[in-house]
Amino acid sequence: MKAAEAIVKCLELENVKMVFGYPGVPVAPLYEALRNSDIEHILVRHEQAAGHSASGYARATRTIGVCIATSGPGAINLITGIATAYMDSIPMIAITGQVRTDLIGKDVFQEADIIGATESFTKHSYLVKDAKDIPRIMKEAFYIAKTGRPGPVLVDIPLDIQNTEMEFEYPSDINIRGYKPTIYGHKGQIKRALERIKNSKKPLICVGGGVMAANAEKELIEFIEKSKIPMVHTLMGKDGLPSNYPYNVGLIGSHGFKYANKAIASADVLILVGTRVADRATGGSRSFAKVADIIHIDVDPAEIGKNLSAHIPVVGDCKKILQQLTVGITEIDTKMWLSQIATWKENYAKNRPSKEKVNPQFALELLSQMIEEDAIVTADVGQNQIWTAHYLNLVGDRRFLTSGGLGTMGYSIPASVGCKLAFPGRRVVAVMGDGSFQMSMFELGTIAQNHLNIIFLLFNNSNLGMVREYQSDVYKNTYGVSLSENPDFVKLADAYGFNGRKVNSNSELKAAIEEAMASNSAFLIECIVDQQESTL
Ligand SMILES: Cc1ncc(C[n+]2csc(CCOP(=O)(O)OP(=O)(O)O)c2C)c(N)n1
Repeated sequence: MKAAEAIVKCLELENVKMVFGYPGVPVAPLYEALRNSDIEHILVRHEQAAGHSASGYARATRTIGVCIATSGPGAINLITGIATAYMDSIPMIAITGQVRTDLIGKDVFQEADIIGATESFTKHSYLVKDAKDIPRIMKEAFYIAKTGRPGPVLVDIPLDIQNTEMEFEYPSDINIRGYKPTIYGHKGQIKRALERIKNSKKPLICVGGGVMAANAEKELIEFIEKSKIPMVHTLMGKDGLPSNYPYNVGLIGSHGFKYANKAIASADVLILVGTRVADRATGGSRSFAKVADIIHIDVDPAEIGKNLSAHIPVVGDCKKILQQLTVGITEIDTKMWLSQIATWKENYAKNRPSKEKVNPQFALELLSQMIEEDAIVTADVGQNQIWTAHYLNLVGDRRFLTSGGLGTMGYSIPASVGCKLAFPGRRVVAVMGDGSFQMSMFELGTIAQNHLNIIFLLFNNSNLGMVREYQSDVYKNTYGVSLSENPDFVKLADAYGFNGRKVNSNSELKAAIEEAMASNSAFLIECIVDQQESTL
């Protein structure tokens, strides 16, 4: 078969059902091979969205997302999607076309060194130089993307290689020298961790996105139920655990809840699970968890000690390590500690005053009450992200996806596309600001073409709100953040055949959400928000 067909065959053998891409001549043989496959190709409107949609698909399904771009500008447009996935440890295969092998390095039409350009934010990358390597490379690429700490793997395939005839045999096993992720925690470290936890008075667990990446929510709950230790979470750690779970104290960090940060500051043992505790989680503070002994559980040894020194490092798969810890743990007397946290929570948890126009807290709490318990909500970046992280109530199987690590504006719409295509029967809501909407609004075309009835909850404050808030706080002034000449968003939705409502006050919101939920097509709810609205 042709090498291009071999690539598609590998995708089929890896159980890929859907790919997100944008073609060009340097991937034409691959597209021709895809045409003859059952794998569905979703034509996005910009390669960046192919990356985000594949990422949303991967997160929603807990499988690997696949995206495709042509050489040069196409591959370069994909970079933001790859980097966003890398920072959030999302398993992804990015396939790019490359110019002919004999032309590489000659600055020919549409040539770009995509491997060099993405080196620091791919988990691994391959430039295919010989067609016969394709089965091994694809097998390795999938293995590397999903094992250990998940992440994006790039496969760059020159046009002439795609057209080469080859024998196809898919390897049955895999052996990559130097790549052997640790799975089980070292027994001695587990013992040390258990001893320290058992002697603690104020233990606290900090949950990061790694818990979801390891499918370890059940194991986390089992550990908590047995030990009675409360937990806080990072932005990436919000997804997967119910907001109302009695031991869930809430979001920490620079945009976290004060009581959750207070719990971190007072804990005597802090168990970090699948989190790198970067600046957003620590608030950039050197005094973060100053009085606590740190037990750091992570599959990636490079994360341990990077942002915070660990007293007891435990390297391995969070799922397995939580199981190991649960076997040895006994109930800790945390009654006083829990009641202390509850008091902080009561004192801090004040409802934000309702303002004129739409109050984001009110909107997100109402949305939480109205949408189904298995809805998937994506949030963009900015104030809308923080509001969603604070006020979206996760109950049942409800999911929350956002760009936590890179903070990439324009994420929520294409990510919601990936989620809706993965689960057509589930409600999908994309939350965004007026700035972030305009960074990905071209994807309305993909949504229209695939008849996806996604709900857009757009908080329109006529500003790049998050930056405005920062400038107001720091400079007591604002500059370069006004979006005063915004388009008519509802008309824009209409141009794509969607319905929409402009909502000027809290009282109009319920009817708009009801209408959106009943809609057969995508529906835009444009909430007019006070320009001075803040995340505090
Ligand atoms: C691609 C990209 N460019 C710039 C930024 C910097 N940035 C972070 S939040 C923000 C404002 C977002 O505005 P909007 O989408 O309207 O959301 P709001 O903050 O008003 O909710 C900007 C510009 C970013 N995170 N990503």
